[in-house]
Amino acid sequence: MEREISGVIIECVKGDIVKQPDVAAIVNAANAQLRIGGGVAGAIHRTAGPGLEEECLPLAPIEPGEAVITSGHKLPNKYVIHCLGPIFGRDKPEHELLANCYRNALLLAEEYEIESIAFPAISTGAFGYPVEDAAEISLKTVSEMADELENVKRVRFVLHSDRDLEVHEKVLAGL
Ligand code: AR6
Repeated sequence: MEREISGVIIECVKGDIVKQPDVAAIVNAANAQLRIGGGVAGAIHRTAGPGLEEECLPLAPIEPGEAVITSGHKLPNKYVIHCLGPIFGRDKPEHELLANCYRNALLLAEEYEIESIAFPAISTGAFGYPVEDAAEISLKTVSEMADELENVKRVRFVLHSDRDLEVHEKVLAGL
């Protein structure tokens, strides 16, 4: 499902974040140390190869809400933008920190003249953020920024399960 908001296409698909060859940048749901880890981070580092972790190490540690950019190494994407989401129930205010991830990732994308970017549902795995709340925050943040985006033309949310896709589609339809 996709919608155009202020000239930006926002879409939700079910899939794997490392299998999005048609976008210039993918976003990593990173850990503070920018190491391999599990979930999205594991998949991205495994596919990109050890050069990614090498490039990441001098950029670490990062704070919740922060985003940093690297090249994509063996991924089909030119860039990886690494975001540290809040751990639900620990990093506060979690709503704001999660919104900052999306905002800061999009600001970096603008700076690097990135036209298309794919996000996973940051913080909704190991970090425990309820997917309904996370979907509201992420999609709202992106749509509110759409107006000020000059380079970014397509923002894709790549969801890992049917349920997560359904939740995001419902929020996107209601924007
Ligand atoms: N493609 C798309 N989505 C995925 C994929 C994939 N390949 N794999 C998992 N998801 P998580 P977090 C979904 O745990 O909550 C790591 O160990 C998953 O179902 O990757 O921000 C890091 O090292 C969930 O909905 O990220 C950190 O320590 C969502 O992506 C920590 O976990 C995010 O799950 C970050 O936790």
